Amino acid sequence: MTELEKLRKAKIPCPETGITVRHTLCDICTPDNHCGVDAYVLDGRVIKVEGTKEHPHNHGLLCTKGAANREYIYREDRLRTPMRRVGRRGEGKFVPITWDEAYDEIVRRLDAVRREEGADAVAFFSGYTKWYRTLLKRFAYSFGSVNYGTESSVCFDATFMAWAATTGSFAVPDLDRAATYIGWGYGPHYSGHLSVGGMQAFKERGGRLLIVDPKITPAVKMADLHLQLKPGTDGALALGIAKVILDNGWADMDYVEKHTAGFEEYRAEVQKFDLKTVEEITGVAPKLVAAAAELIATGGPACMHQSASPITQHRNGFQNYRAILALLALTGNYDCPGGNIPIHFTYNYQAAGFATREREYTTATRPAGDRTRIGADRFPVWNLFQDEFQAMDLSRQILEGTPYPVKALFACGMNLLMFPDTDQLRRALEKLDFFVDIDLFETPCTRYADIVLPACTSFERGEYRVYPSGHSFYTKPVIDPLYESRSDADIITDLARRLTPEDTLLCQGYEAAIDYILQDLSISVAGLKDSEFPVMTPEARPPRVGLTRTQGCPTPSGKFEFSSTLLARCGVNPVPNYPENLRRPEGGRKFILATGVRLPNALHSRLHKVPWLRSLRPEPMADISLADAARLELERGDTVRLTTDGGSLCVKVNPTSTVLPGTVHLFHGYEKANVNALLPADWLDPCTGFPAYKSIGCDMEKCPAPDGEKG
Ligand SMILES: Nc1nc2c(c(=O)[nH]1)N[C@H]1C(S)=C(S)[C@@H](COP(=O)(O)OP(=O)(O)OC[C@H]3O[C@@H](n4cnc5c(=O)[nH]c(N)nc54)[C@H](O)[C@@H]3O)O[C@H]1N2
Ligand SMILES: Nc1nc2c(c(=O)[nH]1)N[C@H]1C(S)=C(S)[C@@H](COP(=O)(O)OP(=O)(O)OC[C@H]3O[C@@H](n4cnc5c(=O)[nH]c(N)nc54)[C@H](O)[C@@H]3O)O[C@H]1N2
Ligand SMILES: [Mo]
Repeated sequence: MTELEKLRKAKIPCPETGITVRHTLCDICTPDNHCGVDAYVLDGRVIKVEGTKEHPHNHGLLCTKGAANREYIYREDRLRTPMRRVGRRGEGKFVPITWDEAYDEIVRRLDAVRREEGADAVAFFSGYTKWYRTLLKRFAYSFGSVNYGTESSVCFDATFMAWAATTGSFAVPDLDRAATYIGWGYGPHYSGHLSVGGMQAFKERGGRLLIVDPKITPAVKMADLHLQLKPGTDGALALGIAKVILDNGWADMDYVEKHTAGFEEYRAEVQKFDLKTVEEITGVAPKLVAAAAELIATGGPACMHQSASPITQHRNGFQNYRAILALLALTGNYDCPGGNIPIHFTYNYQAAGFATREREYTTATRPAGDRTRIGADRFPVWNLFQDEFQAMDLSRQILEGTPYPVKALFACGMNLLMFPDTDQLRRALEKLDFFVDIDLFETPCTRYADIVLPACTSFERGEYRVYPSGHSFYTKPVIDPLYESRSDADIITDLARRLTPEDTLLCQGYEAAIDYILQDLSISVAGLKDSEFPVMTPEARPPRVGLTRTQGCPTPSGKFEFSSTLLARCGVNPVPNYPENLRRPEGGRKFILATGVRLPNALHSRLHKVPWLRSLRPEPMADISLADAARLELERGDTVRLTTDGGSLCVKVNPTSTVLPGTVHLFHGYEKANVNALLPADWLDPCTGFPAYKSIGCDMEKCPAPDGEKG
């Protein structure tokens, strides 16, 4: 082997090999984990990725998913050209067309629906990807539709609503100054690995960690105390912990009296949850509940994991979350050093310690008048707190046409398999007059579209990011867009120029939007582009602690509301509660099925077809306990039929010591083992409209073969 061949084989960047290193970010998971990536590029192709050492957020680290970026962006099923459907909806028969042909048809069809049915009959939707949402929302509004909605209908927003209804703002843990961390639904090794280092440091300096989780996870190994409750019973547990705190006189009554509202109503609810009742509902032994109460109340200051979704994705998820929040006020751990501190969002769901004009940008062209968004009537609490439609009502409204028809859908990255009762959405998509879907890959959802457009990945575009540390980053493309793909922002801009020419700011595109959003700051797109790495935003400041104690909370009462004024106005029980009818979370069935609990190799629908990641768990598998496996005579790789009120599915099992007897855990997003088909369309939390993905009664029996080996 020559010297040059050796250098090339080792992928050494230097003039001899022609390999260069360019900096970008990984956008496979959630924006608070968008890690810096070094892309090694040869002849316009990424040949290797590493974490960026200079990146202030990940300091050179990448998780399993990030390390597979090269395989992700070069997935064989990347969409290559715009396409028009020629077969039946769902059949997957398309012909390639030019971008101009695609745009002409989209403009003609959306315009026709707007003329004939009104602009609200066109819904605009975004899947999990978030970077283009500012533009998409403005596009929907400039088009004249109030119907902009996203995947946030099932993700972080219920958590946000719980905080907003209770305190008026979202608040993050002040781990640096805490003595106890309440890791309620905290599993960072799989869903947010960058926080693990901070937790290790916290433990090393003597911090105490409480984990409340139905599974044994790597975080449990770090814990001082683990309460392994039945999925979805968090509200009963939190109310039970509150009772122990009150009974022992451990509550911070000074805080309660000065800064809270509705304590008496809350205390009355708490009285119902004695240790025996709590054990019956949650399965947690009384002495562990008491120990948790003592730790939270006397081991302070204590702060809690903000938990994006596993607490709220249950029938009583919203109230469960509020019951946990109430513990912060009861123990005086809200808005104090070492507690949870209120923050404001800066841009794209991130709080970075400075204000931007994102909201002005997105709402400037909002249609006037009191028009009803999809889901507004059915989910009034959602509608009060959220500036989006509730996507869990989309298929119903398309099918039933009430309160008005929805005839067309413009979607960026819509995943059919995200929705409970996938078949109902299929039927709705079949009924639409017109459906455009923009994606990276051919998916079960693109197969229903009339026009499919190919988007490009974060490696092929430039985008603005902020980080909680106060850093700003503007990436540059590290390779050209693959095939004929374009960035979502460019596609939206191209269409805006044709459909909403009067919105001149939107028509100027993404960079102009970011410059508008940053106009009050000393940074700009041009300046940020000069830097290879994130830069500190000069205006960034750490959150101010204790303001709500002097100036009050931004709630109607100005207090931390145990009993929420706004919820009462919506006709919802204003006090955190755990209703009688959920006391047996498995209902009449023998098991509780929890779907989508995170795995290190899977992220929703996007990574099942990435070979490296798929090799870590080659087939869809349901995790069951060793005790249940023994009782049902099941071994790893045997197949079971899971049956719920929504349907049934055959899948292989993975007996493990990490899950409770009586529970079954199965990840979602597999094409041929689509667990969301087991959830009825109305299996939702009535307050938020959130699907109860993580607890549904199910039966399990041995059966001959799985439904899908490869999906
Ligand atoms: N690898 C991977 N990472 C991801 C994702 C992914 O799909 N894969 N998804 C991203 C997204 S969209 C989100 S919203 C975040 C979610 O991130 P987080 O909100 O932080 O939650 P998770 O990590 O999903 O879950 C944390 C723990 O909650 C536990 N849990 C499950 N059900 C319950 C319950 O009923 N009660 C309690 N107390 N605990 C429960 C799980 O066992 C898990 O260990 O993760 C993001 N990161
Ligand atoms: N059963 C069950 N279901 C769940 C969950 C669960 O825990 N259990 N979790 C829920 C949660 S918390 C969330 S956040 C949602 C996730 O929401 P989904 O929207 O289902 O997430 P993904 O499947 O990751 O992405 C959706 C689509 O976006 C495409 N995409 C990726 N990048 C881009 C891009 O840059 N542009 C465009 N146009 N498209 C892109 C992907 O190829 C994919 O087809 O799933 C929810 N569904
Ligand atoms: Mo999510």
